[in-house]
Amino acid sequence: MRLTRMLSFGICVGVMLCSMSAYAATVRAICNVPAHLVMPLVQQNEPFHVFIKAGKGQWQPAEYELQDGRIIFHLQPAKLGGSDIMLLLNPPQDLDIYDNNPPALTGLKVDARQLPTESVVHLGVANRAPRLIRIGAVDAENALDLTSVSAKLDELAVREKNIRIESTEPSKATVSVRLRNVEYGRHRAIVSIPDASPQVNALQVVVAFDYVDTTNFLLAALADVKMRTDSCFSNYEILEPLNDGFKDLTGVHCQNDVSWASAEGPGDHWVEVTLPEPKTIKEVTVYWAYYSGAYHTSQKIEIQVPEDAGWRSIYSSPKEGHPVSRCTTFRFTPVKMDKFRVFQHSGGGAAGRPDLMWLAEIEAR
Ligand SMILES: [Ca+2]
Ligand SMILES: [Ca+2]
Repeated sequence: MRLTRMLSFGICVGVMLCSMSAYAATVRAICNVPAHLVMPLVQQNEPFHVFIKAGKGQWQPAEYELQDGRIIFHLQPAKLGGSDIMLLLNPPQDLDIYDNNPPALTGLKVDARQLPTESVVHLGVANRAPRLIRIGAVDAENALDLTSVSAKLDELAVREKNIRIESTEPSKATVSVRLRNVEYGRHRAIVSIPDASPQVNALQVVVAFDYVDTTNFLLAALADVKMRTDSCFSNYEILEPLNDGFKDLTGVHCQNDVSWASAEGPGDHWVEVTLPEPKTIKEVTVYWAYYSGAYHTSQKIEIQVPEDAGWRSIYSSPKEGHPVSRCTTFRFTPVKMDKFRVFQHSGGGAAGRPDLMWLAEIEAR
């Protein structure tokens, strides 16, 4: 476990960062003028083994003084050859402090698929997103720091309960990462497995994939789909962008050539979709308008199908709304239909502009 605490020193330019681990203490100092670093000693158990290095330099024995229950280091960045200084106090005998190599990748499996042991893989394009990444790692010099194993999916940390570590000896482990459900689009998972050296060399494995739709019934190039809306924003009267297949918006430009918007005002907004023939449909995906770096993800949506003279809801947004993202898929018990509508409740648009419905594409499959 690496603990950190911040220290600041008036005579130093920058900050000092101190970290303690179970086996030893490391202190990191950013300083570009000569400085004294004074630390209290809880227990004075000489002899001390202290090493110092700067930047990418090599560890060397450090000089220190013991005085009244304190240990004093004289930091000389010019002499050490850098201002990013690290001190290592009493490293254990079996720690290879000169270790600059990350753990090696010994195996990589995604779901049931065994992959080449490469640290960056692209799984390709598939209509199913991967759920489980399994990584084998071994460090030649040191133990692995299994308490610092981490994973991210699309820059969001994977929860600890979804990371499982199996290890039979300190330098070897198998790390399994369970991925959450993702929306259609491009995704990237990164798993990081560090060694226990003071350099914290980490094996990083990147698994990228494209989760795509291959059975969209609404694509204009494939079917004569009709659309109708409750209203249109001024200069957003063309509905073709809603099923032209184009959904990679830049975030800078979001006119009617790439999106459709409802009138902006209180009241329900909707897009009615008519298929040329009935299809059994299990989900509708809406790609939201993307403008000024923000996705306009509506928060209160229903998917409705005709019933008698009115409409029946087959999907309703959860109370908490939807995470802001490029697209949202609304799933429901499959229904055979030739008509449905994406219905936004009054005030159920994106935060900031709740009376607007602004979309880039609708898909159904
Ligand atoms: Ca290593
Ligand atoms: Ca489009």
